[in-house]
Amino acid sequence: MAKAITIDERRVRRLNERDDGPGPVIYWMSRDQRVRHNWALLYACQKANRLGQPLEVLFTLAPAFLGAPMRHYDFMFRGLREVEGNLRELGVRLTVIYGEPGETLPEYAAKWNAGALVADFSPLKLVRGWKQAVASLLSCALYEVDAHNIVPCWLASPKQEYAARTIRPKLNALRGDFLTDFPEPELRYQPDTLPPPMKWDEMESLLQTDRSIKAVPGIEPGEAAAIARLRSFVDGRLSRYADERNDPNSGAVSGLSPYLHFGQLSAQHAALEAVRSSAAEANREAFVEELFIRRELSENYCYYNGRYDSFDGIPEWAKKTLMEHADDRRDALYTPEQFERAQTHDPLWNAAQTELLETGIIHGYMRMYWAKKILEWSATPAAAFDIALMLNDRYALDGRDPNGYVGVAWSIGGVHDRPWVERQVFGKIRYMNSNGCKRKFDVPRYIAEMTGSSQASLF
Ligand code: FO1
Repeated sequence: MAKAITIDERRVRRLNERDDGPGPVIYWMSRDQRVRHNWALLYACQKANRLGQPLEVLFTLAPAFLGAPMRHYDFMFRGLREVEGNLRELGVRLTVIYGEPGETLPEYAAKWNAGALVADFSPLKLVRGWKQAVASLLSCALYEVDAHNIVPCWLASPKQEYAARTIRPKLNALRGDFLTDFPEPELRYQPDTLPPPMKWDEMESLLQTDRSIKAVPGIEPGEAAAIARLRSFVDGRLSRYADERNDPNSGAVSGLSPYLHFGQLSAQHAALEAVRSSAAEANREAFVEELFIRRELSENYCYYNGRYDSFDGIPEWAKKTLMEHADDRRDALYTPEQFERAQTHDPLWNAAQTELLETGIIHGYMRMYWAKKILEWSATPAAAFDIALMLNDRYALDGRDPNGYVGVAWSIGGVHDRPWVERQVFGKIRYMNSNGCKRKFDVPRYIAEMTGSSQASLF
């Protein structure tokens, strides 16, 4: 018998006051779309074993998740097909139901007389709304498990943090308790037979999504590809990470963000692999700083600031300084369509936008330059904020994620940053320009890589 599953109870919280009942346990999978290294699945296994009940997994397919185009649903569906296969090996069925979870889930749980329902954690308003709707309508207990963060978001801090320097000591104080290995899922009461697999093509045809934004070629979705990508990063590029992570030509970045966004990879597992690698301490800690401190700071921002997706959510000092400069003359002004089509006067900015359009990933350092130039060349700061978010969510495979919301809010709204020397348009928001990029990396090479040599020569 495999050793019993032990889970730190601080990772779990109840979302209603009902008790467990005599029926199957359902893991309502949403954020963490993977079988391995998944605390929500592990908790649901533990609950099922303790209740003497079978476990099943449910995914509620929203018709249009925050406007996600086909590029994202394609990545997600291919990952879910793999999850279905991995669950079948545990004797667990995956059911996908279509429609708004607030309506479909209570009905499904009642129909199958669910004994308990376990959800994973997301700080996003839409998903929190789903859970609030479901919690009161369910006739069984509803639990929420933070399977996305190393330190549970609600435990790390009771409030919105100002910057990495304020949350870092709180996260590090709990790192020893939570940056741990995972037990393996094991189940004792599964049925002998499973229903046939889901009809995925039918599901995909139901989607009301923008099919013109197609899947990104060359990136393989799913748990196995995520682990392979992590392995190649830790064995290779991690050893150059500290020095080269801000150089978009170096390829030193992990490229893990789409897998982390869809939960096809556990950040905790990735951090453990990095910490245990043979790379130099500076590289290991630089990666953990991004993956643990910065990422969980973003979760904190979205969890405690309901206006994380709007200009209104930024700090008062930033709003004030930007509004004082709202009437400054802009050197250039572009419409959302001109930005979307990479039609500005700046070859470097166009290269970053082209990278986003074609690869669905924009390099972390370039995303800052890219967003700050949208601020500089938009009619108002609020318009810039919305344009940057719209483009990021439409094209970035890790769009609609706390990291993306905070990336834009940091670049344009000074979130988690501080006031700098005041200047035109930016006010006291940190300024970046192409000279700064030229000091960091080979700009003509990046432009040539992204847009062909055409525009590189202009630089
Ligand atoms: N989560 C769901 O539970 N159901 C969906 O249909 C769904 C679609 C979806 C599309 C694009 C995307 O970027 C995320 C999507 N997610 C969906 C949510 C995702 O897995 C995370 O839970 C959220 O991004 C919250 O962080």
